[in-house]
Amino acid sequence: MFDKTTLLAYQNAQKIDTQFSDRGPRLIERCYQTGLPPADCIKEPGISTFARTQMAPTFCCYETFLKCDRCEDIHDVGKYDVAFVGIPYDSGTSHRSGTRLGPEGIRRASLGFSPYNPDYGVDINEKLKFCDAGDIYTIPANAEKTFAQITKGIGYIKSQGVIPIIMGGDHSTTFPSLRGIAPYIDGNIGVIHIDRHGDCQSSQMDEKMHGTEWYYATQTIPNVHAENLVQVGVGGLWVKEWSQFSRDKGSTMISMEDIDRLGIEKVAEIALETAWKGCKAVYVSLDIDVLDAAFCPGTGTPDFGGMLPRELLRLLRLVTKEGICGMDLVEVSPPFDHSEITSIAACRCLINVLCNLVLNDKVRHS
Ligand SMILES: [Mn+2]
Repeated sequence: MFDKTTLLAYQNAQKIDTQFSDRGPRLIERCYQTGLPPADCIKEPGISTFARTQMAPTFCCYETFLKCDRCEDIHDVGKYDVAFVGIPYDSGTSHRSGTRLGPEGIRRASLGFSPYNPDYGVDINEKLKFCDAGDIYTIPANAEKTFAQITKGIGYIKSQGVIPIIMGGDHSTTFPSLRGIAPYIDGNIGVIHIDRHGDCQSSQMDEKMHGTEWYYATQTIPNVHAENLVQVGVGGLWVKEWSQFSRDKGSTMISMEDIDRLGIEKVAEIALETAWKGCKAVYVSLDIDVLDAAFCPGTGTPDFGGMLPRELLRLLRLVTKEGICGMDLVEVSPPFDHSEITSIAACRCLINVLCNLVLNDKVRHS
């Protein structure tokens, strides 16, 4: 009979207690010190709010946006005006996934960009203190735990007086991001949502997925209301419940056809008026799939007939000039991207918005 004790794997397994010494506990302690302890619902040792050290999941990324400072100890984030943060999570996608690699793709593409933009006359390296806070430690198998982590992490950044610039991740992450920001705004928050899709049904595959975030944002966050939600660029793959939501709850949808009829300047004016009405701050949520599929192959639900790149850049310039309390750019899916087309689009949008905030002196006025 075969003696399994002759196997190397068996023999090594007998030594396992002594091999790990105290390195594991020290790493775990460092995770909590630099990345905060996790949300209350998470019990496994070594999971921090922000992914840190070798304990970080494999899909988390250590590069930084535009080669900026990495804020390794999150307690230092208050030294900056703006913090980039990644949310590598795609379990909320209903079609094709891959956005858990979005933060990594965007950061990598950003290495080919410069901090100066002649259209704004602003060099953000000179005029803006910004850092990359790294990635939220997400839990791919559990939306509620992931959302709790996101709310804690984004809430912490906001609590330090810093504008979070969030790199998704699929669009389901917007609800917990906004939930994290909301307690730190002394009044209502308006939302400018730029997307081919409405994303406001109450349930998708019996869960909170990337077609549901505006339902939960407006129906469960006390200072976020549908009347101040304006959705620009809609008209792609559609579910009727999104139109019903708009009709019944009072949000504003502006389709691509409406944009053609009114022009981007007028649309931006309507968006600002709607979002800011009675509000203290405005949040911008940009789903990269608002671009025509020709310009964003690397996304979960591409569609035909969306915005042209310069329309989107013009819109962003106009709607962020009054300031933002936070922003996310979601649904970049590098596995479906070609030549980094989609990640490059994301970088240009984000850099332009930062230049615009500096130009309009809105960095600390969120
Ligand atoms: Mn979308």
